[in-house]
Amino acid sequence: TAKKPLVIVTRKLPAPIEARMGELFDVRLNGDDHPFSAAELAAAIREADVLVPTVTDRIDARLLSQAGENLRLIAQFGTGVDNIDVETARRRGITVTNTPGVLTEDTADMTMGLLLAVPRRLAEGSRYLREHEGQWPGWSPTWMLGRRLTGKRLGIIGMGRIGQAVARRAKPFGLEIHYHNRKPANAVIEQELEARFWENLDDMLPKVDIVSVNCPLTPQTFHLLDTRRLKLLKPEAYIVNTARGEIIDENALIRALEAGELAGAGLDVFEHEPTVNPRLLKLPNVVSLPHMGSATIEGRVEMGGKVIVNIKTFMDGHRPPDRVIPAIM
Ligand code: 8YV
Repeated sequence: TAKKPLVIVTRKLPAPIEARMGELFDVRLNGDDHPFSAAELAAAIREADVLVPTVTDRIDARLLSQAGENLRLIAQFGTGVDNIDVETARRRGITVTNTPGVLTEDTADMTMGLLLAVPRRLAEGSRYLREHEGQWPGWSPTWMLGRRLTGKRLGIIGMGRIGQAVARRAKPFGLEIHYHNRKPANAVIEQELEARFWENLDDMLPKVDIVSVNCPLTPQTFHLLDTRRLKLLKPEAYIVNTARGEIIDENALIRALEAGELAGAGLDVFEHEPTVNPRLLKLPNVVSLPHMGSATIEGRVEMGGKVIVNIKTFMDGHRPPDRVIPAIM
């Protein structure tokens, strides 16, 4: 029988996934789940036939220049591939795959969670009870008032799988769906959701009450919401981000929130993860989560399943189902 490929996995994965990988491949696992150092990543890229990184492993041109002859596939455990220089990988003959589809619904659920939590002050209320144990004087007609969702306008940036799943959930909450995307979504989706397409983001921003960021991070979307665009939003507007922190200029966002130029934000992602700007954590109208958007047991197992299928298909000499093609990113 042929020699099994050496598959190096940079993080600990769900047990059934690691077990199955062990049967199929000569797999090197990350037992204690420590994030790989730059040196460990460089060593892995020199040795592996297949590398299984996650979004926090930076696989740039410099690292790729150290890749061994045998490295043929980077099978990312994750959907966003902004951490990988896919074009350089392609030029070096390395295929890149990801895990789309299986975390769409979970990420959309988390987006809805933030969409409800921020205007209705869920985290603030919960924090209040915790910090005032036994001291709550009772509710009052004018206390802890938030903003109603029904009748408001949601502006989705990025109408891909996750953006559409957010729209499908938001509609029955009485939100009017607006979106900005490189191109209009197909007619069926527009009709089903009664969604309005805005070709120019600058035109949409002043019109919406809540912005949900659901696009990938690319050179084109880096700091898409910068100082100028944040100023286009109404002061009563909220921002929810379950995509990538770098899509928003975080300093500009903090400044706007501190100045009362925005009503609040729900953030699952940050510009300099895992560092979270302490000023954000001080703002009562910000709900911050530690990158939990796709963190479900089911989702993680399905992501692992996709990684395995991608590796196996590739090793069998076929085109893996989730190949990332640089040009269409
Ligand atoms: C995970 C993500 O944290 O898939 C993505 O793009 O951001 C998250 O779901 C990631 O997949 C782990 O690599």
